Amino acid sequence: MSYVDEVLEIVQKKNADQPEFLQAVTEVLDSLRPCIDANEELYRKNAILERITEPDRQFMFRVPWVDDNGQVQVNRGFRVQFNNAIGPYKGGLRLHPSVNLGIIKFLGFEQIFKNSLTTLPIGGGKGGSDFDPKGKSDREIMAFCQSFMTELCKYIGADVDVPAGDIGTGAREIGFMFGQYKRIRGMYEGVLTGKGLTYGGSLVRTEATGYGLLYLTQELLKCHGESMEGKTVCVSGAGNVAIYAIQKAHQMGAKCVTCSDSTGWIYDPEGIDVALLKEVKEVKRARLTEYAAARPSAQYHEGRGVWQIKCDIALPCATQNELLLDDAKQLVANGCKAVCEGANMPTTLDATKYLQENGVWFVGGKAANAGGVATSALEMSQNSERLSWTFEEVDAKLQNIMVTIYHNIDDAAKRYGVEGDYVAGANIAGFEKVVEAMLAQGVC
Ligand code: NDP
Ligand code: 2IT
Repeated sequence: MSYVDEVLEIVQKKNADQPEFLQAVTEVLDSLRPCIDANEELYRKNAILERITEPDRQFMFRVPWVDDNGQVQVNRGFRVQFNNAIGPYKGGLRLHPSVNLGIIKFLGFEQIFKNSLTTLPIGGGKGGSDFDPKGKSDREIMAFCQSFMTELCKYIGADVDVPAGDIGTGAREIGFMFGQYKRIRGMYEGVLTGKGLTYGGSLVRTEATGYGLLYLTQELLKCHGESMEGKTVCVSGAGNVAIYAIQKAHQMGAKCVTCSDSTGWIYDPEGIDVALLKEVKEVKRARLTEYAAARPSAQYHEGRGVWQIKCDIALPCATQNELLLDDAKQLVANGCKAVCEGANMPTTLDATKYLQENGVWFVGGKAANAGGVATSALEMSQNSERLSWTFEEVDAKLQNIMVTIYHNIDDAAKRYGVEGDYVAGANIAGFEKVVEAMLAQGVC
């Protein structure tokens, strides 16, 4: 049996109850085959795959807080520190009722490779809670965030582990968590990224994931003799990543005609009105029905369905496993040319395969959405030197990073004879750097 198959079997046995984690590991190890086969003896002897698929450590803790009725509520908190071969653990905090250990592990595992691709010195980690921020008052959000950080603060630090935002965690939550960290640890340090601009945050971090996604997509198109100008784009999600992806796509001359939230979706043939979407989602924290109510050209539909709309480019920006095989078939039938993932693992394995086999340029989240964490690393740099850079400076660095990522994954795929397979290219390029660091640091 090949080394990859052997380790896949072990990982499946050990984590049988964690389907998302198994999906993420299967995708990575499967696509690493050409690279592993070329170095099998060395990697096997050093148990590289066994080590890279087992987190350094995982914390699970109780998060008690008091709601507005005086009732005590209890949630479960998580932080998985996966791999710090190339830098301090780095990755977001997800607040969503679906969160469990397997989901945090899949996200932390992906983060190792994504962070390596950024070219910056950050390791992989992820955390969160099954807390549902929807419908909670600001006071309840603060009570939860303070309680969550009261435990989390024992395990993190500017040179140890630096969390950030993800689904359900934005500037408000990061602010409350930063305040509590500072209060307990007595340290004013860059322990979180995505902070407000008055207390150590970086310009462009809010926009970075969506903007970065478009910078990479633009480079992909350019290298195939195309551009964003005049393209029709379908986006899913209506959160941080989706909003700024739509904004940048419009700046590049494309038209985004869809977005979605957890209950429904919008088709707006005139193009999504970003200012209105921001008002509905960032300010009012309301449903997309409010967008449709305020915009005559928009149609609102319950449930899911953005991928049935004809487009040139599809950008899934909501959550995992939201682009299924049938959606992939519909996209191909409609002539879609490129799918670039703004979310983490939004495309199922069979859908990915179908898209690739039918000539769609497919760039997975580890490469395509790396602009968020890359800009987080730029925030860490600014915090370390106690300076802040201009919007233009950070934006230029982000553009440069995304263009570099595209070429690194393209080159890696070519080196191993799988040209055009950007999934394999991303996994190989991310993996090579981490493995070199692991080998240099001995058995740990
Ligand atoms: P947000 O919480 O800001 O937005 C998530 C959006 O997806 C919301 O509009 C939400 O709907 C929608 N959604 C639809 N279905 C689901 C579901 N089942 N679970 C959760 N959300 C759902 O999160 P982000 O925009 O920050 O994150 C989106 C994706 O991008 C995630 O996969 C995240 O891991 C990834 N990502 C985020 C980065 C960042 O910097 N924020 C960086 C890299 C990746 P509703 O409005 O109803 O809640
Ligand atoms: O998935 C991700 O890369 C993020 N949620 C951002 C992580 C970060 O540390 O900025």
